[in-house]
Amino acid sequence: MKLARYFPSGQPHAVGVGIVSDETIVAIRLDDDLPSLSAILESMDPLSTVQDRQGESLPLSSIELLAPIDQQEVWAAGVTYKRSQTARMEESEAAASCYDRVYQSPRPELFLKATPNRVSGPGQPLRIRADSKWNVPEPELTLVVNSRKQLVGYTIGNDMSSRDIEGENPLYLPQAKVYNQCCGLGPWVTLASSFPPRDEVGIHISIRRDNQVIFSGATGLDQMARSLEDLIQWLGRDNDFPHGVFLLTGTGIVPENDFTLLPADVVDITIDGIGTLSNRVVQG
Ligand code: DO4
Ligand code: MG
Repeated sequence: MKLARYFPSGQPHAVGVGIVSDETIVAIRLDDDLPSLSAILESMDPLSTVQDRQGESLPLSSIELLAPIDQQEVWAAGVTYKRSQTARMEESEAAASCYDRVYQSPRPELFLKATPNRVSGPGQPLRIRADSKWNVPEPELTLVVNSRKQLVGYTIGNDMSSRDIEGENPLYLPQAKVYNQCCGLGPWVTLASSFPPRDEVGIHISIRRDNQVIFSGATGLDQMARSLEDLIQWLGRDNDFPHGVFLLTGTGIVPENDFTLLPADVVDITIDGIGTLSNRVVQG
């Protein structure tokens, strides 16, 4: 089952939650006991929670999808794929040994990526910092974790990154990663019970400029060097999330070093079992 947040047509302030299938969305009746998507994800069994609350069915084309986040924090893991380790070591001579060691260490790299106001949903712009000249999208399977630290679903994340800033000095990582519109999430949450077997999950990215594909790449979740449970376990050590948390699990696709995103590029990220998250890039 796929659960989305959306604005119904003509009601730009009334956030709805619905079940997505093919080209339709079935509205879920919300009330004080179940006011939001995160409340559904917090319930003991999200699937049965929404079963007897189904309302009208609408064409997907008639609504505006929103990022599937309410009050959760957004965290990210880094250097979880060999490709990311190699790219980071090339990017920064000074930090090469840090990236090499973290790829192999039991403790993963984890960082706070975004607060809800810094997140863009499907179709919303993602930003390149005005003070950066070397930027890439990072297509990442994203875990949806409730306040009990249980993995309840999956979505797509785009961990926008300023490679020149992070390459200049590893202590600049928070500035390379966290700024306005730095993180894409969506287009919805696939509940864990509906997610395909992990070793069959492919992750694809395509970047278009002037309607031409200028970069495409693919990897598989089976290429990740760590397990999803391991990442959640490290994130949750002495660290609570009263509203739940999104955890981006790292990128396995990094374009060659001569590539940078430009304003008006369109980034499409597709992950099997979820769908496609599409965003246009802006700067300044
Ligand atoms: O340390 C740099 C960030 C790594 C990252 O974001 C990734 O591997 O996805
Ligand atoms: Mg990343």
